[in-house]
Amino acid sequence: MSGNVSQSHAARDGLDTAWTGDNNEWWDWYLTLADGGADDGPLLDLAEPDALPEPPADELSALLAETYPVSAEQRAAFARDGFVKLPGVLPPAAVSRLRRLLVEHLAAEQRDRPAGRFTSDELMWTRSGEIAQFVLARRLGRLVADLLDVADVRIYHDNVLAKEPACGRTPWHFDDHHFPIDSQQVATVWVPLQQTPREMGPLSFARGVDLHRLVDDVPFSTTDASYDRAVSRAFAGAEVSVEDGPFELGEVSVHSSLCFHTAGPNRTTAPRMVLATTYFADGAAVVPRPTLVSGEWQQFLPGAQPGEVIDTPVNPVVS
Ligand SMILES: O=C(O)CCC(=O)C(=O)O
Repeated sequence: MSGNVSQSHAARDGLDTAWTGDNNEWWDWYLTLADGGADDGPLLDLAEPDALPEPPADELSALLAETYPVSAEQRAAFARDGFVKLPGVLPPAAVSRLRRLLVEHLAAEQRDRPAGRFTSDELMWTRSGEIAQFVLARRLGRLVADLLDVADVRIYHDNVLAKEPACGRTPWHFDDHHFPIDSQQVATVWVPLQQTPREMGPLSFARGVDLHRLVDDVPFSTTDASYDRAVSRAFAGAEVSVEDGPFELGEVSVHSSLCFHTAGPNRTTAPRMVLATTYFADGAAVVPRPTLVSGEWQQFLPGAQPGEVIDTPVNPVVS
């Protein structure tokens, strides 16, 4: 399949420039592009989940090496819809361990986590062997390779995405626009680290892998919510079906870089914690012209130049 579909719009949309802040500043800016305004109503009172007894080391290693059996229906749904939600990818005890590791990671990095913030960090696996055990797990990498129908995938980056209480919406977007990877064989595994009801802002998906064509002419704005609003309007007008349901513990989603997605605000008193890890088909190259919305991409593909096949030490094959 041919490569990235968004490159031709970079100049039109004023994006043919480099991001100069860090990755959390990128997210802070990005969330200002979401429509919806402030909601001052009361938050749903939810406690942080109780820690569960963690799996013994040998059980965890065995589980993370074991492939998740992707059914023919799930493959077909991913190819048609651009995403799929899969139950029971991780047992609750493993999710509980991953949550503890990421909470401790943010604390060790002395990350401020004020209400209303979208706290993020990435490349955590390069600093923690315990986090790497999940991020580089065959269970996740093979799952993506099977859904993308490719022999092998490499990792682009991991991300902790903590939508703190009262943090607003994530704007409608598709990741092809963001990732400087010249391929359509790119997907993100979104692993919620608690039960995630609608009030907490679960990831929500527009059903249809080709929907990006419907909004291809909508100009991107770097300064206001007009893009998010126009995409919403276009999807409502076309009666696009949106999957915006809750996630059970251990359930994960996988979305293609072509899939349009958004997430609601976190209207609860507990942070919405997620590990989101992106993988791409082995053999893919860097796009000719990475853009402003590619953020700190040189950190994620260190030394890889536009046009070059990606093969760096922080992009290992994980399937
Ligand atoms: O977690 C969110 O709110 C947004 C995440 C996202 O857009 C992604 O993982 O592709």
